[in-house]
Amino acid sequence: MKIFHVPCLEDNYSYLIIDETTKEAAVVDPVEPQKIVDAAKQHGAQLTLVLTTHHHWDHAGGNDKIKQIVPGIKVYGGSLDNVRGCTHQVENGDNISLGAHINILSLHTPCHTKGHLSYYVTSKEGEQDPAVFTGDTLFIAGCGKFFEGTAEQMYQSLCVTLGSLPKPTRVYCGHEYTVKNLQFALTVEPNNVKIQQKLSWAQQQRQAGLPTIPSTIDEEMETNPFMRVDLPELQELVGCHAPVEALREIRQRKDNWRG
Ligand code: GBP
Ligand code: ZN
Repeated sequence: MKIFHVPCLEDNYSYLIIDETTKEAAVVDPVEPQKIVDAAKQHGAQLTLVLTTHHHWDHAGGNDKIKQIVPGIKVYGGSLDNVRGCTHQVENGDNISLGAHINILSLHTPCHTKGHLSYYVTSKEGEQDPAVFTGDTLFIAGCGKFFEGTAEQMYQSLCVTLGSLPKPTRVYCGHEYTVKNLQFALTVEPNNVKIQQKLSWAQQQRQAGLPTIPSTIDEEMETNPFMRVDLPELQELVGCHAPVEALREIRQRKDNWRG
């Protein structure tokens, strides 16, 4: 399994997932279809499916066009999200296969939108760490705004559903927000050395024109304040006594933060 970043718009990422043996490819959130089609061609891959994380135009807005360019392509999306161009609605726990060796498990991770999905991708050959495509639910060192859900739901999505994935799972999110998110994370936990170190690394990456993605579930547990709300010391830092309460408080602070 090979994964390629395709930067789109201002700060969005689409991703190309290729099964190297059959050369079949899936694309996550192809908002600029021509870029994806070109990237697939460049790698000698044939696009067979689209994985849509949620209904926002900067994720699902290219679905109709990619169907025109690649006739027969299957378009997956969450059943509660009314995704543009969707041909295959999926539920939590549905499996999709790609090529001969790749399995994609859909995980319902609502709150940013009602029907938001994350896609957990494993290679049957098993020699590689799994990957999860988290759209606008989990960002590197951050999370999505609560447009269509509650802090309880985001807690379930981030800390239970995504937080239960194997620690080495690589995290691929929908936007390049890492530097800002880590700067904000330091306002919550000024003495967290891992956040300080990751911030200088992320700044270097961006200055060199490189992505800060992927992260891993393990790294997020160490540096993402929204995934750290189970820790009593973090709750204390934000004046709360329970995980969901702390998550709500941190999200509110981030919404009002002008970095
Ligand atoms: C920034 O920090 O760079 N431009 C600002 C924030 C995801 S995109 C932009 C922003 O609000 N981004 C959204 C988010 O969840 N950010 C997390 C955070 O700021 O901590 N979107 O494009 C957003 O989902 C959208 C599209 C939203 C259609 C609503 C509709 Br309807
Ligand atoms: Zn969004």
